[in-house]
Amino acid sequence: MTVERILPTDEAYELLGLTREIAAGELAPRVARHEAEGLFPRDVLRTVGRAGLFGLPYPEADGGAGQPYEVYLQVLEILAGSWLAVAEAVSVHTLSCYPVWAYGSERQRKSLPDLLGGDLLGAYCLSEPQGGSDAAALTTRARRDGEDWVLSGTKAWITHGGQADFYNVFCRTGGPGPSGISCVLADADTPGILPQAPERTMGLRSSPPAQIVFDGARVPLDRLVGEEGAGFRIAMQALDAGRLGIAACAVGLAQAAVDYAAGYARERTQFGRAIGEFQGVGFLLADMATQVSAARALLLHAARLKDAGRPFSVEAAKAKLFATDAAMRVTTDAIQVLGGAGYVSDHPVERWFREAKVLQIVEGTNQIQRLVISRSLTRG
Ligand code: COS
Repeated sequence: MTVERILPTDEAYELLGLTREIAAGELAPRVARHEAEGLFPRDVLRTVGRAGLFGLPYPEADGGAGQPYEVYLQVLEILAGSWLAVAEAVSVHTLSCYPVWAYGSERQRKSLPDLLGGDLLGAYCLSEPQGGSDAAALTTRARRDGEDWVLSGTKAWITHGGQADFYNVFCRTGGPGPSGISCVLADADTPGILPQAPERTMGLRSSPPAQIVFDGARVPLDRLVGEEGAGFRIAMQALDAGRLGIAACAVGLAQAAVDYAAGYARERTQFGRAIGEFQGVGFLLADMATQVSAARALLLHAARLKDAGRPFSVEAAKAKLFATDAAMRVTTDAIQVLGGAGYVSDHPVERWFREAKVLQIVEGTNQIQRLVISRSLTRG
């Protein structure tokens, strides 16, 4: 089903048209094999990046495409409907460019056209084996030594770990708590940056996360992004926007599941009728479609607040929470519509179900989103 959209400019309609062409021509033919065999889609990401989709929400003057967030997120949604790992890659790359764009020195910002140009891939190193939700307790350390920071510690669950060209490393340069955390930008080929074997994941098998060990990696002092001690605030601000990206991925995945299940219900007959004509199936599809529309509405509202320069952190948490929970429910129900056929890999719905699960976890579990929302209510 074609989703009716109201976009702010003719250019945005063209951009979504281009995205649909890329999704149909480059992503759809490759996704099943890459996911089945665990092949990272570096070549596909280069195509997507060179088409201009790696820097969409950043200003043209910095090498981006100057698109509003509401448009960028709908691009992600379309990509996710074809291949979640590719949409997630665009979202994580966009997140990884934020610290330099928002807080970088003049010299660091000169690298923005390269970061956003489509050839380079970024990663965002916040989580650690002992600290995912409690990000302020991170222990990876950066110690000053002469003209360098010397990084030591282990980061965990890093999307693009071992594939990225640059890493944003959130590390401790001071005492305990959030005020002791800084952000350092490191090139992936720095000696002492040691990506570990990819995790064996339930879904997103073409782009599994990996741990990164920092074993005395030396990074020049001028690669500190923002002020010393500002790292936690930078990380949280980047995540506010990143969570909208994950919500958009969830909406795209769920929309694909609704469309696929509805198509199946139109074709499949039992008891002499298309199964969609039975209320048990038709009403299930109606609820699935309503969940997706509601998730998209929340997402676009949060994006429009961001585009208007208004606070959007709590609305982003609501959008991430609702959209990813909706994707989990909708993909579960899509399997139910297909019955036994939904449980086997001949159809993509079992993969979408496995992929939806991770969206409830990444960039802040949905329990963390509830914490952000509830604190805004109880702390004023
Ligand atoms: N934007 C800007 N600043 C923020 C912020 C935001 N969204 N959220 C918090 N801060 C600031 C606070 O204002 C506070 O600053 P001051 O010390 O100057 O007052 C500081 O950061 C510490 O905030 P807080 O006390 O709320 O920190 P907590 O340790 O309680 O942590 C949560 C807050 C739990 C929300 C945070 O740790 C979090 O988001 N955890 C999940 C991390 C995550 O998403 N990981 C996924 C891995 S990345 S793929």
